Formats: sequence, structure tokens, C-alpha cells
Amino acid sequence: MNTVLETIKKIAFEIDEAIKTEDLGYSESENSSGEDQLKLDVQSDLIIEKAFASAEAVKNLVSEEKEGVLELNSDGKYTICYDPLDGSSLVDVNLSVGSIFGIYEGELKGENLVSSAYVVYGPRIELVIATKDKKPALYRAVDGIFKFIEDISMNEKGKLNAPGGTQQNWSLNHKIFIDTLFTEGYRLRYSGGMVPDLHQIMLKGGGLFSYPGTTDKPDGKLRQLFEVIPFAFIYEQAGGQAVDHKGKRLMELVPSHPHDTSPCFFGSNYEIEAMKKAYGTKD
Ligand code: FDP
Repeated sequence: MNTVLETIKKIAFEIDEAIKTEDLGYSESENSSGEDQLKLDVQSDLIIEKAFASAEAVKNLVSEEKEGVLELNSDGKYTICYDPLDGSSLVDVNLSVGSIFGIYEGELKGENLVSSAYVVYGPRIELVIATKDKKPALYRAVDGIFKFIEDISMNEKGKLNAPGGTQQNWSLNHKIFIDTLFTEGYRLRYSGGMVPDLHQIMLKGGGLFSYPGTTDKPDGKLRQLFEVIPFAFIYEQAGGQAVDHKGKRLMELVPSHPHDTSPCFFGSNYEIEAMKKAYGTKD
């Protein structure tokens, strides 16, 4: 596992360099979810593929940018599911973006995730790594190496609200719930990048990030293996919760296809309990 985590650190510097120096235009291809790929998406994907090519512990790679599974070592222990450049549509307006890694052992499902990590490319590069039975650890790049900053722990209740999805397509129930939080004094914090939005909520103590099912996307937009499950693990390890629209833990998800999505709610305990009540999954 150490080799895998050290490789992620190396990848973070390479992708950061690509963001700062490479062409921001579109490539001629689409990803598996039918979204246009930026040249940077494709390049970040290649950086990750190359970096893990010689890691013996890695059996398979599954990328948000590719349809299938790439086998690296039949004797390897882990499958790494990753989103090389999440929120890449924000690079041209110079907002923060990220990379997300879910490390699974065995069948690809929530309960087999053994570790997850994400990198935030912002004014500085930050990295969060979560492993079992420990608080997630925050690192910051200083002079070309990742320096440990602190363990992350969320409060029982936060102040921030990051509601994703097109509001026109929300259910009335969801709209009422989100409005109720604002009426209670929550402040809007939504950049449109899952990584910086969830990072902000976690580091500022708590709050809610939601991406519900909508009339145009009944199963939400965010992908289970690359985005939802890795962050669910990190939020739970930090003392928060991560559930779907039925109030079920996202860590219990069993995707039937690598690119399946799920409605998702990440937050501190207060907001998730409020969500369960609003959605009628709790008395
Ligand atoms: P993007 O499409 O730019 O890669 O992963 C999908 C994602 O970004 C998340 O980072 C982000 O939270 C979400 O989509 C934003 O979607 P909306 O524009 O629908 O709010």
C-alpha cells in the first residue's frame, strides 16, 4: 500500500505541472459518460497509467476516462479506480480541480475499498489520504515534498451548504430541504468542483454537499467507484456521514457497471440526520 500512496504523491506533482503548462483545449474524444474530454483529462489519465505501470501491487486500473478495465499485474493485490482530473471544466477559469483515487481489494464495491486519496490542485497542492481505522491525514506540498499538516476531524454540525445539480430539475422535497438549511443560516459554497467543494466543507468543520437524483439524471451525476465511494470513506473516517437518497450508507454501494452513478449526500452528522428526516427515511 505504501508504494501505491507514494506513487499518488508523484502523480500529483506531474498533473499539477500539466495543469500549469499544457494546452487547455478539447481532445477529439468523449469519455464513457459521453462527456467531451479535454486534452488535460487525457494527459492526466496517461500520467496515472504510466506511474502505476511498474507498481507490482496493482492488479487493475479503472479510469473515469476509459470504458474498460486495464490489467497491469495478474498477481497484484489492488484495483485502483480513479478520476484523473475531476472538475476539469474549471481549469479554463482557473478554479481548483482535483484527482480522486479509490483503492479496492477484490470485487469492486464499497465494502472492499481499503484506502482512498484525493489531491486538490489549487493555490497550493494538497493531498488527503484515508486508511482504515484512522482519521484522514492532510498533507501540503512544500518544496517538492508532501508535508503532513494534520489529521482531519469534522464537527457535529457545520455552516456550509454545497447543493449540486440543476435546481430546475430538483424534486420539491429536495428544494424544501436545501431552502430549510439556508433559512437556518447556512452559507452557500459551491464551486462546481466536487474535490474542492468537499475539501472545503471537511476542513471548515462541516456542512452539506449534495448531488441528488434529478428529473434529467434520476441516478445523479457522480460516479460510484471513482468519486462517491472514495469520498464516502474519507467523510466517515473524519467523523461525518455519506448516504444516498434512501439514507443508506454509500459505502454499501455495489456498482453493476464501473461507470454507475448514485445520488449522494456528504456531511457532518447534523445535516445528514436532517436530510434523512426530510427524505422520509427516518421518523
Ligand atoms: P465535472 O463535470 O466538471 O468533472 O465529476 C463531475 C463534476 O465536475 C464534479 O466535480 C462536480 O461536483 C459536478 O460535476 C458539478 O456538476 P454540476 O455542474 O451539474 O453542478
